[in-house]
Amino acid sequence: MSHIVPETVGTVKHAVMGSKGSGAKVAQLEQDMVEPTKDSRITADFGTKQATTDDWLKVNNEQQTGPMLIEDPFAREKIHRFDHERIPERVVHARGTGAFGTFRLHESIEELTNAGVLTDTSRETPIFIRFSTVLGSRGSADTVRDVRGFAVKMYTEEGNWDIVGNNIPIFFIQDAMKFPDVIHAAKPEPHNEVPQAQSAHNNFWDFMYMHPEATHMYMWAMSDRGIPRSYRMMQGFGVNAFTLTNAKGERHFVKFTFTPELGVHSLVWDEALKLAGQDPDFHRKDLMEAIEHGAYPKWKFGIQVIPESREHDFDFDILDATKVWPEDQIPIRYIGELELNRNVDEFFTQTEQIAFCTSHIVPGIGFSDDPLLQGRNFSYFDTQISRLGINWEEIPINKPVCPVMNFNRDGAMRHRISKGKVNYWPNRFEAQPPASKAEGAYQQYPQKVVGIKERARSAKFREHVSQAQLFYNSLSEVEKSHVLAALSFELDHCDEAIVYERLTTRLADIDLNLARSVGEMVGGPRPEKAGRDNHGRKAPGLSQMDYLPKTPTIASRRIAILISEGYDSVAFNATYAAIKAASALPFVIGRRRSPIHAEGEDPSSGKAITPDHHFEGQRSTMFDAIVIPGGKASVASLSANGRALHYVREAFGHLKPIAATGEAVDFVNKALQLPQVTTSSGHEAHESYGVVTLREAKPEHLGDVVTVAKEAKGFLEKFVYAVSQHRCWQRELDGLNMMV
Ligand code: HDE
Repeated sequence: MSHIVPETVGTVKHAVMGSKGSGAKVAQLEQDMVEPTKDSRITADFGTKQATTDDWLKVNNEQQTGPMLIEDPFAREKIHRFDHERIPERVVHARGTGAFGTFRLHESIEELTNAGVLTDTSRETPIFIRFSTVLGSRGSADTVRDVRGFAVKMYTEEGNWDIVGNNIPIFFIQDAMKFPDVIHAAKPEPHNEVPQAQSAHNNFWDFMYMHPEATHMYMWAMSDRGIPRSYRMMQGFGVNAFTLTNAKGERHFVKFTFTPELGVHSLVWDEALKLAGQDPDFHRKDLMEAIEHGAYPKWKFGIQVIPESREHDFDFDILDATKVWPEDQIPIRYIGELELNRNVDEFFTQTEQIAFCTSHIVPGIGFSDDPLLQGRNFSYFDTQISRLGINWEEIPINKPVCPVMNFNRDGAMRHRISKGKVNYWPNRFEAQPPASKAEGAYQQYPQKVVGIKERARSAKFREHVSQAQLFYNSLSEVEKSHVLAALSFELDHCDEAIVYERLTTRLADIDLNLARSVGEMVGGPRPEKAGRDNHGRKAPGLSQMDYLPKTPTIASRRIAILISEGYDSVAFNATYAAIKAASALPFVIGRRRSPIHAEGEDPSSGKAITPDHHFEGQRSTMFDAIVIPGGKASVASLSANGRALHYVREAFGHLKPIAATGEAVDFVNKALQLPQVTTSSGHEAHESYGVVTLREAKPEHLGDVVTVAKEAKGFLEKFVYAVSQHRCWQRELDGLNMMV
């Protein structure tokens, strides 16, 4: 199993895997693609072929030490181009990665909208999704605690439709005018530019206290949603309320949701912290790797719909972006599916230059009066101008797949050449008139608006605690303990007492026990009574536990198999095959990345296995589960290796399933020092803690995967099931996760 191999210069080939779903957009992009080959030759930007790219033209003297000449156009061009390679990074969401894919509609919603993309079930709409963190710079680590961006561009036949969402369904603030403040407060502090990509600092928590409207959102950010296991295992939410208008001109409010096929899963905090150093590109590589291996990530596309007539029927304002639309009141209707199936060809020209705008809508879809959305509609277009220039929509990745025709003209870096004698409408040639309704023109919904021009927020907008309680109440015990740990970590990083003391007191509005525990951990007050009574209500869909796939799957999970010289090849082969058969990714980890022989294998047979990595190169944090096959010599060597021992203990501490056979059972028992359990068939097992063992891994027991003996089959099934459950939370509940 080879890992992602960087393309080598000189033999550049398409890094793109899979041709599916590329559709009209990729065909369009291909017109702009060039690919170095053995037959192509290096030229200057003005086309002239170059004899060398290495030596600057100079005055050569006898000692060959003469001065270089500024005359050299090739050297100058090369340096100039390099000097100007950087463009401003995104002011937020600078760190991200993306991929191409397809949107398929399963069910038309023509009773709600006349949007082609939401009514024509025969279409395959090309999409690009960019995932991101919010706070960090372009080069920051992937696994930090943060909100994740989930920005979808649909290249529809009627124009680009962008859903610029996050993995959390709400936001910190209610009014767009506060955005610069919340981002300034969350980004590195101004006096010392510390910390990078972290919310654990005075200014962030000062802002959170000063803005009670942020209460609900920071509870989500402190939950496991803030440290996803993978971009492929998180939900996406449009957050803002949009509208759908049907052919009859009727309007409904709508929220958009994406729910991952693989379930919603997170890292554990210690693992996230370590990964930030051990593999800062963890999420980026995870997405590329899955697509390369054909494990295309999929999300169900859902809508929550409220008719205009019911706008004021709820105890929260449906246009307040700090509130969810609880699913028990407004159920999600799943109508389609998104799939990512093609990696980018070049990061800069695609992932970096893609530009999203909430204001990009197509006929049948419209805005609401959500004050956050209204501000976003202004901001996104504006920010692209400083990032990419006024003609940013002509950049290949941003171009719609439908015709673009108008009288917008000129500006820096204009690409399109518009022919004809006129550049205005109406004109004497009647050239390029606006479209009629029948021709698909965007129809403005005739919304009646009456009011006083003033700066104000409604009473419902001023209630900030009820849904924070709803969220916290709906979490499992494990998730609640993670919120406590996260708040304790974050406030411990605040060194100004006023910050952690006030915030601790505020927590008593949500849950008294939480406030008291955090207070104790961070040296803040331990409030005596709740700031607000907890209403005790819960809602479905808020806990990640609600999203475990109904059919257990381990597809695309990374599984490490630890071996050393003299490993048991029968156990190894059976487990390896079982992992592959379940569409997961096995990685062989050895003491060194040099050939290893199985027990009884003739070293001259040429049959040795070369591990994919060694213990130091890829730590346990990079895998979802580990397997240790038996083999006397192999296990003896692993037992004598501190890193191997740490591997097992760390994986256990991070709640990951562990499988061991034969002699490796004792090794695991010794490493973990768990109580022994004897099953009816005499085998030791720790299934209750996601540790699956099979002592007698004899050939007659393991055979091949299909005709495997009963115990062995049970062993593999149990292991696969444990991996499908993501983590063994019971270990944490029983306090056994401390061995990291
Ligand atoms: Fe953004 N946001 N945002 N945001 N946002 C940007 O646009 C902004 C908000 C989100 O992968 C910027 O192209 C304002 C909510 C994503 O390219 C900028 C407000 C949500 C991305 C901007 C918000 C988001 C951005 C910076 C408050 C979730 C990355 C670069 C009113 C629904 C898109 C850029 C990508 C990026 C403004 C709040 C999601 C400055 C003013 C709420 C996923 O325009």
